[in-house]
Amino acid sequence: MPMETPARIVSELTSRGYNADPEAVTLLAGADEPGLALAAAVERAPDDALKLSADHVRRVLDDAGANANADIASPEPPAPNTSASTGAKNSANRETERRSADETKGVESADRDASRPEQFVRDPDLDARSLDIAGDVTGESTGTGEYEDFVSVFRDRYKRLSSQLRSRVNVRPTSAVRKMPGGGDTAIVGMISDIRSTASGHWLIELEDTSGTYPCLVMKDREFADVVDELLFDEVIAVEGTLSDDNDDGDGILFVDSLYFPDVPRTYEPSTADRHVQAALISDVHVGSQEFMADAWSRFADWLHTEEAERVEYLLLAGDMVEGVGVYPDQDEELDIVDIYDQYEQFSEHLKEVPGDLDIVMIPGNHDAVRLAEPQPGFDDELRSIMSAHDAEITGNPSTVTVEGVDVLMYHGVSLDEVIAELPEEKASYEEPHKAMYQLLKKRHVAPQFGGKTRLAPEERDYLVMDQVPDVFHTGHVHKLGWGKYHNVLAVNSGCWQAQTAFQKSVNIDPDAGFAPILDLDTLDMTVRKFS
Ligand code: D5M
Ligand code: FE
Ligand code: ZN
Repeated sequence: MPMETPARIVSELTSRGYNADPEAVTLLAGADEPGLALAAAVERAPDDALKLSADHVRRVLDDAGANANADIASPEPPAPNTSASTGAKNSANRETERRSADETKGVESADRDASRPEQFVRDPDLDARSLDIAGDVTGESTGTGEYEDFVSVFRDRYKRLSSQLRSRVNVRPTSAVRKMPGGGDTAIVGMISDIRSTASGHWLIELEDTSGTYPCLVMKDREFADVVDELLFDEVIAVEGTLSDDNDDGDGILFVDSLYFPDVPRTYEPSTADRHVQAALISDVHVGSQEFMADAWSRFADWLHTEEAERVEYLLLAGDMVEGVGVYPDQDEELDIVDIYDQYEQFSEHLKEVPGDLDIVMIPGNHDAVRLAEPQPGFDDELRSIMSAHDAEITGNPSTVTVEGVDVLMYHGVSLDEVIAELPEEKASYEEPHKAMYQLLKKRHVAPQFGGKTRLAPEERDYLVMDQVPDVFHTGHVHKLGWGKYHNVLAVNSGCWQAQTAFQKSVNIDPDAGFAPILDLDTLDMTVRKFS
């Protein structure tokens, strides 16, 4: 085994079932015979060790120097992470300081977290697991950036969302509606191309289908008039109503009596897992930012090794693994790691802290090093090789991940900013991000409005349409924790691992940092654990 690089040592330790302590890895890499040193360190590790501590490696190396055959006294089990941040600016330093401080505490340390069962060894039923991915653009992107591709993606959106509505409403094409006599009843399904209020306070909605557009009027005194507040440009809806008397002279309108969204049926029955098993739904780790909360992350990772977390067998990460570079103006002033690859290397080190037996799925977000326009493909080969720890499954944003029968739609969530900006506070807000998610479920599209905060990639197919109703909808991005059920679908926005940034402070965003929502896949109940 060539053992010259720390990465190889980490991968060898991982393959032997150990989490890699960065300091222990550095010591092994610096040994005269790294391969032999690693073999000795592993052989002499206690049976219940989860991680080879730096002290353990030091003893193995010292002993090899003094007397290669001497027995080593039983080394201590891995140290818990209970110390607070040292306040150091550099997270890599902070990490090292934290670890070495812990390691010198020894087994009997007074402030050891008494609740952590040191001897616990996870023993998951790997055969019972199943994980499938659908709706991933990775490797399938056809867009060339030409105008025609934008036409295709909207045509596909219209086709798929209108077919969901056609089964419920008996619609006619707008070209046929134009030729109908005035006064009759009809229905239209179209994409919203314009919404404006009239001089008398009514609402004029322009609906576009493949044969043209047609103006539809919602009178302000209709009981459903406040639904107009929920409408976004480019979403697909159906309306039913009565044509104006002058319809056949060419400038008629439809007086709307009912308005339909593709929506989730009220009676939707989500699927559940056949056994008691859990998934941690997280996002927005932002490694590389000065505000990344390394201590909270380590507490979370340590907790995953405990008996209490024995049933957590899946870890779903909905984007913003790293802070990235050049994402927002002045972002560089708050970077702890300035090189994007170094950020992913460091993220990978943090990922190694979680148990190696977890099944992990990761999608990118707007801070990650993939194209910004959605759908975003999964990471390229270079980044995949940096993040190869624990064999995480890497897929596009969005993707549907079916975990033991439960369809989890993972989407980073950039469109939530748009929905929150456009809709009234009670329908979507940063304080209740799950309500903004309900709107996306209702529209059966993860990013309905084009041209604002959300960038769309021109593709032949609209990957952002929800053909199937998910059982769980998991997003992040807005850095606020919130969850709830919409027509029995669980919507979870998962908070973040980054403390408040200068920008967030300036606009009064108070992030929910250091929380891990834990989902019971057999009941779809949620509990939230706090690690900050
Ligand atoms: O963004 C986290 C949240 O904060 C999300 O709601 C966008 C908002 N945000 C953060 N920084 C900025 C800047 N500089 N401009 C506009 N909006 C911002 P995330 O992208 O996940 O860090
Ligand atoms: Fe984020
Ligand atoms: Zn984001």
